[in-house]
This record gives sequence, structure tokens and C-alpha cells, in this order.
Amino acid sequence: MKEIFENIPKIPYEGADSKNPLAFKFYDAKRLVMGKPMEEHLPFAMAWWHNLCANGTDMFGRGTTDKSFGAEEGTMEHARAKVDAGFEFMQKLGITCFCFHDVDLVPEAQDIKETNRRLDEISDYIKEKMDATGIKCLWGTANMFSNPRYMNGAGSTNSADVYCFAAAQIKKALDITVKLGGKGYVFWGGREGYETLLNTDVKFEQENIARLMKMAVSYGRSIGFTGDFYIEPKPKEPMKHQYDFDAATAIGFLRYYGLDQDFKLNIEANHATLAGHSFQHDLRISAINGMLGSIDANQGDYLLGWDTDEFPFNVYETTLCMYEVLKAGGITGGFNFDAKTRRPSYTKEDMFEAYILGMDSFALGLLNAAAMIEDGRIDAFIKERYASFESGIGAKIVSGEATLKELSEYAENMENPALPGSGRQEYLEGVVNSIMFR
Ligand code: XUL
Ligand code: CO
Repeated sequence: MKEIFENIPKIPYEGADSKNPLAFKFYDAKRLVMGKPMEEHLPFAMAWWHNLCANGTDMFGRGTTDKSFGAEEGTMEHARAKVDAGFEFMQKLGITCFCFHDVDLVPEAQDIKETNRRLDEISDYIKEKMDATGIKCLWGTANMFSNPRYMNGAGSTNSADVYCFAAAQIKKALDITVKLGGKGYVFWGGREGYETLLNTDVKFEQENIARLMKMAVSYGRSIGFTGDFYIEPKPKEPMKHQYDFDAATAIGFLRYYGLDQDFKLNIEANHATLAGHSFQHDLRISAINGMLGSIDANQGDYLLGWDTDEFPFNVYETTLCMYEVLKAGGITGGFNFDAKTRRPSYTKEDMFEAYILGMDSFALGLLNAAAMIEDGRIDAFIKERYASFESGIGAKIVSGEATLKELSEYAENMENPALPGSGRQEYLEGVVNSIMFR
């Protein structure tokens, strides 16, 4: 088969001193970190949509990048060329997984039966490539936000016919995900939200979303899907208000509708920051609720108010992310680069350099986070900070035996409590710096 990324070799690890743009400086797949190779800590995935489909089109201008891969766009030949390009790309980078939306794989036809036939055909071809290379599917999903029929949402639409169409897309996307052995299935509710309460029955819309998710779970389980379903929270964009605002909101929704046994969360860095949180905040909230499933690895721009989907470069963020992941005992999903090169980065080399940046930034994050844990000063500080709950009245509170009356009497019998002790944030940030720049 013809090589698509000619002149680009398999990307080697060359170390921090390398000046070779097409080499890893920090991602060394086999290097052991806390007893486990980097590649097992960091199961990276390629996002089909950004990497193989997006060509730099934005609201103000046409595409800048040629993603035809030698075939005419909008044809099944092009769909196959994208498969060839994707597998060559992943193999050259040593990426072991991919994620997809149904319509990333094939051009959507007028008739859903024809779209589904195309999906059958392309997934046969993808399966062949997977068997030949050992590359796996991290998760699949249905795009229920691009087609105009979804202008008012999919599960949250006001049209029962559109709702059925969404159900049909989910069914097929689940079929393909199972066929490809996908570990997870994602619901990102891009248009599951509203523009104005003046035309919206919020309660009804949320109930309908939950009904659709329940049907998806029951169908998925019936065809042998044993993986996790994921909600990917995002507060806004494209809708003004989206129901899966952030991790805490999505967890509340899943619990309220009894979906929490089948669902976990897929946390995307740029979505968390759009919700006014840090990336690590949403990771922590998911983890302490037992719902940290997978990660969409990207970064936003704090000067811009939208989802810029940049490749991760901010090592403080990847460090604090990996700290959460290691503390949570790892994730069952993976690290999907839901990221795109900037519009002026339009060459094939840029595609590789972007992934090298992302993988190196996460490798650095992993090394730093492991060093923070091994160093122990942060853990020790937190333990000491809550020590008053380990014995005496504090222990009684934690055991659940204490009553409000008893605590009141305890308070009446003491002088004013001493100040609770310095939070020492600046000291702790200094610890992080001293570890990161050691
Ligand atoms: C959009 C986004 C999606 C989901 C999958 O912001 O993140 O690409 O990851 O639908
Ligand atoms: Co995403």
C-alpha cells in the first residue's frame, strides 16, 4: 500500500536534548514509572474527527489543510483513505487506540439505511487493520449535533421523529463500537441544552435524555457491550446552556435517573475550564465519586471564551491531571487527543508535531506527578491538616456518633478555638515547582 505520510519515519524517542522535531523528547513508551511502563499509564488515542477530517475551516474562512489523502472527499474511497492514513499515523507515533463518531467514518447519505450500509463496509475494513496492527478502539459515539435535524438537540429535541432518528444513530454507533471491541461509548450532549427558557421544558427534556440513555444501555448490554458508557460534560458551546454542565452536574443527573452503574465520565480539559473549573477539579470530582472513566486530552486558551481544542502544552496542567489520575489508581479509559492543530499549522509534519507535543506534555506530567507522590510532602501536609478529626471529638464526628447537642456542649466548654492552621498554599506551590524543575 502507498505510504501517505512519506518522509515521516516512525517517531523515535531521542531524549530532552534532541533537536529533531519528529522525535519524542520525554515520551519513552517502555520507561518504567512507579513500576509500570509509560505506555500503560498513558493509553493515548487518536480522535478521528480532528485528525482525519477537520481541515481548518472556521467561521470566517475555508479549510487550510488538505485531508483528502489522495481521494475525492465525500466518497467511500476517501473514507478508506482516511482509514489508511489513520492507521499509518497511529503506527508511526506508537498510538494504540482511536475514537470516532459515526459520521467521521463515512459520508452521511440521504437515507439512514445507506449510511448504515456504509458504516458496515468501513468497519469491516477498520477491523482488518485493527487485527493486523493490534490497534484498539477506545470509544465510539454518534454525532447528534452537526446535522440541522438536531438543531434543538437529540435526546432533548421537541420532535419525536428526530428523537427516533437519534435512537437509530445510537443503535448503529453501538453496533459498530461493539464490533470494533470499543472499551467505551460516549454521550457528548452538544445540543442537549437550550437557548432560552421561554421555549423550553427543561424537566421534560432531561427526562427524555435519560430515557434515551436507558434505552442505549439496555440495547448495548443486549448485544454484549460490557464497557462503560460515558457522559462528557461541557457547559456551553454550541448551546448557550448545556445540561451536562460539569462533572458534578452530570453525576447528579446520572444518580437521579439511576444510570450511575453503567456510566462514568469522560473529562475534557477545555470543557472543565469553560465551566469555570480547573481540569483537575473535574477529575477530582469524578474520581471521588468513582466515575473517572476517560479523558479528552487537550487544553483551552484562558484568553478566549470558547473550546479551542489545543494540543496540551501546559505542563502544570498535565502534571496536576496526572497527579489526579495516579491518585485515583489510573483510569479504565484512555487519553484521547480531542485536539486540533492551529489553522496556520496545515502541513502533514504539523499533524505529527502536534501529537508529539501532546504525548511529551503528558509524559512530563506523568513523571512530575509520580515524583510529587514519591516526594510525599503534599500527602503528608494534607494528612496533618485534617489530623484533628483522627482522635477525640473529631473522631467521634467522623464515626457518625456525635450529635449536634453534644458538639454544642463541647463548644460551650472551651475557649474560642485556635485558628485552624495555615493552608500554606504558597509553600505547597513551591514544592510543586521544586519537583517540576529539579
Ligand atoms: C466537543 C467534543 C466532542 C466529543 C465527542 O466539544 O469534545 O468532540 O468529544 O462528541
Ligand atoms: Co471531547
